[in-house]
Amino acid sequence: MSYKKILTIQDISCLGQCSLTVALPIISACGIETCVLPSAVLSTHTAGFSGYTFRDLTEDMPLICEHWKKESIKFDAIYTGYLGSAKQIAYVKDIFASCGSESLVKIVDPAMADGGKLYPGFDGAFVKEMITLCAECDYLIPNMTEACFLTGTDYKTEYSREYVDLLLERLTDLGAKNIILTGISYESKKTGVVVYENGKYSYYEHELLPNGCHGTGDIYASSFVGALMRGKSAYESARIAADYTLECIKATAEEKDHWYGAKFEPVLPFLINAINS
Ligand code: PXL
Repeated sequence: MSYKKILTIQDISCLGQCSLTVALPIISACGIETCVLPSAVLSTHTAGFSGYTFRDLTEDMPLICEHWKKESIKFDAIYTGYLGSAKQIAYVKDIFASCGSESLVKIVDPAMADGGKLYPGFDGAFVKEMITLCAECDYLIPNMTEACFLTGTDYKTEYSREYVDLLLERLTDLGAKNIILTGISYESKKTGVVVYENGKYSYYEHELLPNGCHGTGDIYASSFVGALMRGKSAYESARIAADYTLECIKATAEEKDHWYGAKFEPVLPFLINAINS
């Protein structure tokens, strides 16, 4: 097994089972050295809590990048998630340009929206910057809402293959090379993920569980990245990530005290087995 080093750039939500507190354990469990650059530190995530703290780390980014440049630090992959400001996107591009190995893989989860709405704190200016980051990435992992914001397409909850094809075409026009579009449901009780690799469409359909969980987008993207960096194809990685995310949702009983995230930790052996088989 070749040992890879990856950098992930996203926030620390101190409590919330999302972003870095999900990406670091999941990608590490996949057998990959996982370096982190926190975009912001929040006391909790922003979905369902009120009064959370938010420490913006935008101004640390260029300093960290300069230090890494001096130390000639290079990553095999860089995976970005929830960013703390529109300004960070230019800094992320600098990090792409200066801290990548020759075969750098750039993975962007444009974590900014769900359920037809932008998350609190995001606006049109952020979306505009995010569009420019999509142009640089090798793998773009949007959900349906993010795909709509990125392409200026009306958000729909019921749609046909033609609508999904239009989204894929528009995302490709932005410059995204490969697209992993999550939460695509063509029939009730089923959902799935579309993998659009160099213009080739494939679809992995699976059951739609009645209880969704917060943070599953980050679990999905992190396990996709882990599988991809362990040499699985994009389709295999998308399938492994979907199966693992489903297991995490199943493991999260409907407990009043645990409404804010998915219990992904006890199911890590499932992911590791899938990657090793
Ligand atoms: O899971 C995406 C995410 C990451 N980080 C923070 C969030 C959210 C979604 O709401 O609030 C801080």
